[in-house]
Amino acid sequence: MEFPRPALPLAALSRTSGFVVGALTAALPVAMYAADASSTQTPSIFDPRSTQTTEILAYSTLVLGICAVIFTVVTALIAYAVIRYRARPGDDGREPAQIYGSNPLELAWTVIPVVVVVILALVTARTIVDLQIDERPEGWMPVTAIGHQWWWEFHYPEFGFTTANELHIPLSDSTSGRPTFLTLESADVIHSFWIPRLAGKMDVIPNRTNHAWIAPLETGTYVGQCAEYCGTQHANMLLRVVVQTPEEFERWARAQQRPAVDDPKVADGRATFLKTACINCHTVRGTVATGRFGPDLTHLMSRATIGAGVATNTPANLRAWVQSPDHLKMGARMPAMGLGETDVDGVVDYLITLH
Ligand code: HEC
Ligand SMILES: [Cu+2]
Repeated sequence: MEFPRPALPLAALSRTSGFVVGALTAALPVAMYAADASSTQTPSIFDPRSTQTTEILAYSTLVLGICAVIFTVVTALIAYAVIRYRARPGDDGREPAQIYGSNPLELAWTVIPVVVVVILALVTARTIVDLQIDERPEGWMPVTAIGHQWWWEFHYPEFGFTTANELHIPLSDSTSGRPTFLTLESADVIHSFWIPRLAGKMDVIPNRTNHAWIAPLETGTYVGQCAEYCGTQHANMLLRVVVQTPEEFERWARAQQRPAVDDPKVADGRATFLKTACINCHTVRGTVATGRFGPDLTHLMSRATIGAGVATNTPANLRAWVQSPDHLKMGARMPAMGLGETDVDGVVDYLITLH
């Protein structure tokens, strides 16, 4: 299958800058994502792991390089002029000889900037043409991502299931896999989809469909977040992207397709869940719960975090969440349901069977 694979003359440079930025930001506290090693990663645009972020970095490095050269030359000339022609003791105060119109000079400072601008324009156009794909190419995997206040919904139309906050996609290097083609929509306000190491920012706008794509070059977990202020919990609208080998991805997708586990041992908790308003907002496939306002809970326990990365997905955190979402995520669009202790225990026992 053919898709853009940019030549990377600047790959070595980008690796070095990635190291420098990594070293500078390593000490920053990354509080959320305490779930696993990926959790403490600082998502850096200088450390790309996909075809298009690699191209974006190469492009930015080129533009930055050209600007750095111009900056250095101009600053050096200014410094030279300031020092060389400074006022000296004994200056007689007369104006120096005035020169009007020097053809060589006028030409130089017209032609050189024009050439620089043309180069930048051409490189920009080429990068945009490479990166902006509005129609899903044959064979790419479709996923619809919907931004909500303050979590992400992901549909996999090819497989017919929905999940939340943790996007799984197959690797797409030169030997295996395929790129993922994203359709981005919003359920409420403007959000922005951004996974610094895998995909450049793309706005997620109500009543409008945008597209993005990811061709990841290395397996692993990548973190990202909403990049457009969308309300109080904008900062806790995090994204995790798990890049898997095509076989692992297939296995994950098949497991997600299955309806929810129905464990008779938690029948009481299940009954409480099904007769509470939970089902107006949440779907558990295979039950009467078909709400779409909140995350699909069919395979809740296959996710490492809850509340879009606000807490790790442990029974204790689930209990705290069900009892009072505000406690973990102030202002979350899920009300505290005011269940009694026994009911909360039962519901949580039920939730943790949803593998
Ligand atoms: C008014 C709608 C609504 C009701 C009712 C509701 N929820 Fe939620 N729920 C949400 C929303 C919205 C979120 C996502 C919040 C966020 O991450 O900001 C959520 C998140 C969750 C999560 C975390 C899921 C994840 O993957 O992050 C769990 C678990 C959950 N709800 C369980 C329940 C249970 C159990 C009940 C009933 C006792 C319930 N909810 C009732 C709207 C609702
Ligand atoms: Cu948002």
